[in-house]
Amino acid sequence: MLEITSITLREIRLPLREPFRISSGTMTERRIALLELHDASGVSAWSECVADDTPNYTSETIDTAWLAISNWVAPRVFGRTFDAPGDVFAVLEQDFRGHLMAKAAVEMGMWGVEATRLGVPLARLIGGTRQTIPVGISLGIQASPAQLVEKVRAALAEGYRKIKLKIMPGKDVDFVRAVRAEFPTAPLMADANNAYTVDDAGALVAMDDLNLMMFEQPLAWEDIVRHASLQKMLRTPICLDESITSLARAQDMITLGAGRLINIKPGRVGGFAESLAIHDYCEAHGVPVWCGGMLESGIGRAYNVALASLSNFHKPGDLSPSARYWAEDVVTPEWTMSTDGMVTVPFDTPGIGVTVNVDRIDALTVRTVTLNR
Ligand code: OSB
Ligand code: MG
Repeated sequence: MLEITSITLREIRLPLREPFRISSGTMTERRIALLELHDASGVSAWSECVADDTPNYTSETIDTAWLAISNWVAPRVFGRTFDAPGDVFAVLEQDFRGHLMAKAAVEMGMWGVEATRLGVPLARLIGGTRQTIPVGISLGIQASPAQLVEKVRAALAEGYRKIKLKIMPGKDVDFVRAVRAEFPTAPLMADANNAYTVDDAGALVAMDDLNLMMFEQPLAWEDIVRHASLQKMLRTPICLDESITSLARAQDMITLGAGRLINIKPGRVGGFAESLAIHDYCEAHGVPVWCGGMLESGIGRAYNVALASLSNFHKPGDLSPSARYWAEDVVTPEWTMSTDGMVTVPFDTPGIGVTVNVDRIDALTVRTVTLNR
């Protein structure tokens, strides 16, 4: 039985060690909303909202999420008892449209509370089985192909199992070709974050012979149908990210042949219950999934790592170690990667598997509010 009595919401600012450029914008510092949920039994757990400063990934931002959590999401869970965290999302979907990152932050926190309350690791609570998960790196758009080649060289030397290259029109074929020429067998893929249309898909066709693992989200952020047309033009599998906001969209993708893989980010789909539903549906239909990232702090990463321990996560996840993003993370131990590119799922630790460094968070906090019934 779960009953949330209060949620402390705060905003921290974490400077990235280097700017991260994607087709729709550049991030230099993460504004991150963190939640601490308190249960009637005295248990508490931390969670993270992945919404960023500006609406250039989805329409949500940290400020819309702050409003949504304060005004609708938190009040909806207060004063209710839930048999299981898997029941929470359906309640949040009643009457409230969208705001999936805001909903996910609360819903996932309730999975964290339940794991803590039961004294089981989060990965075990959701049915995860993989003890270690292969890690991929997502490399932002660089100034020149030569600079990108050096970034890839360093990432391969660190042990990464998959290298994702961000692309956009004008920074695509030459960049990816240069990397492929230097590393003929490296596990490469490209992510466009919606930068193309079917009409200018020539660049994608030009990269079709580069043996890429996949093209991630080439077309518009809410498109399915045009991706199906594009997939027919390409041998390289399409992987959808932004377009998959629910189980229904995953079903649409598979039915229409709009893609052959899904990048699951729990924050994008409203939390763990919907992520599990997508995972199970894809598994039953022979469609592999993998775990994406949103430049989370170590708190959000804990949830992603747990999710990626499920059986149908078949490609390396965007689960880079803490030190790739931050001078210092907000959790102990920090997330690390072995020299052969694996992250270990904390199956020996109850709850989310890391200790939250509250002093560090206090020092980084720029605003906070405590919500209760
Ligand atoms: O498209 O997967 C994406 C980061 C912010 C917004 C969108 C994306 C990304 C990444 C980063 O690719 C993955 C990571 O957390 O390392
Ligand atoms: Mg993506």
